[in-house]
Amino acid sequence: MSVKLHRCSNLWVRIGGHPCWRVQRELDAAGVDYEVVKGPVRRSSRAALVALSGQRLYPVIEFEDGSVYRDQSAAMVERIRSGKLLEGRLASAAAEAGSGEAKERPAQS
Ligand SMILES: N[C@@H](CCC(=O)N[C@@H](CS)C(=O)NCC(=O)O)C(=O)O
Repeated sequence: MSVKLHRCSNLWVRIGGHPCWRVQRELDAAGVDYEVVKGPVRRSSRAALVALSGQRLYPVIEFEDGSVYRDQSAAMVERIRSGKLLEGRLASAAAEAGSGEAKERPAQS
């Protein structure tokens, strides 16, 4: 299952305190399949982000079912690290596919 990482366009900033980078780095470390969607730098140009997530800050994770996840980046890192990012979504994806196999599978295994 793939997700979209909506993030700022400062892709070159790779320092620990940078919210978008720390979340992207954690997705990499967890082996989560994701696509980067770069957003505009200026807050005033973030209508699409507001429509998607109801707020103006990055990063935001969009799941395949269209739902979104946004929290403080430190909390996002923790959720990814704990393997719970996709929790609930593997089971529903399996149910849709008619197999049910993923229900007992830990997220991101
Ligand atoms: N405390 C927030 C900060 C999020 C944040 O500042 N994100 C940056 C992008 S890395 C942003 O959207 N900055 C632009 C702005 O503040 O308008 C977090 O850790 O998630």
